[in-house]
Amino acid sequence: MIKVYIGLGSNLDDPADKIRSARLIIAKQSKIKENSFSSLYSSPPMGPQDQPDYVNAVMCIDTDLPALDLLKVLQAIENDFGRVRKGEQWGARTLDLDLLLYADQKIEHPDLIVPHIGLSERAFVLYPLQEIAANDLFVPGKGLLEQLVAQCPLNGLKRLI
Ligand code: A4P
Ligand code: MG
Repeated sequence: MIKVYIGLGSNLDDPADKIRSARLIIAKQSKIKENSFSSLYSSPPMGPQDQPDYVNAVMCIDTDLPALDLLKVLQAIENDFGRVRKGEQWGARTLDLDLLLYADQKIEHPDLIVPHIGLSERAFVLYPLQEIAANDLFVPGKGLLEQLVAQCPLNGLKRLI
């Protein structure tokens, strides 16, 4: 089994509820077992400011799925949540599922970059990740999680529950 971290984000239509339901749906997929789940956090939008605050969380799973198959499963779940890609980068979304880390692998594929781009400087990813990961977690190509968190201001991030 491979240990994988997934970032969940939503800022439309009761985002906290979206994150909780997405967690249950991910955990029910075949070849996926939930390992742990962070608290929920709220944060102001990164990118265009004329959109609601986000709710984010990080989930750790154990899986036998190859990384690209897992990405497809996550994208299918996003679509089931009514996600419409409008082409605007960093625009509002009902559900965003990002594959943050896939064991200790570095993946550079046209459809999949792991570690996720931006992981190392986004408070809404690093703080929930730190809550559920070991402090000595190494982010391939970036460094120790503990150091990445220490260098990252909260930028308005608040723990909800
Ligand atoms: N892709 C490549 N690598 C990955 C990966 N590791 N995980 C490709 C998931 N997808 C990956 O993604 C675009 C393409 O990225 C996919 O086709 C996939 O093959 P997308 O989800 O369609 O587009 P996106 O999410 O709008 O773009 P992007 O650049 O991934 O946005 P982010 O980085 O996900 O950021 N503010 C706050 N406070 N909290 C947030 O969660 N999120 C965003 C979106 C903006 N502002 C935010 C937040
Ligand atoms: Mg995304």
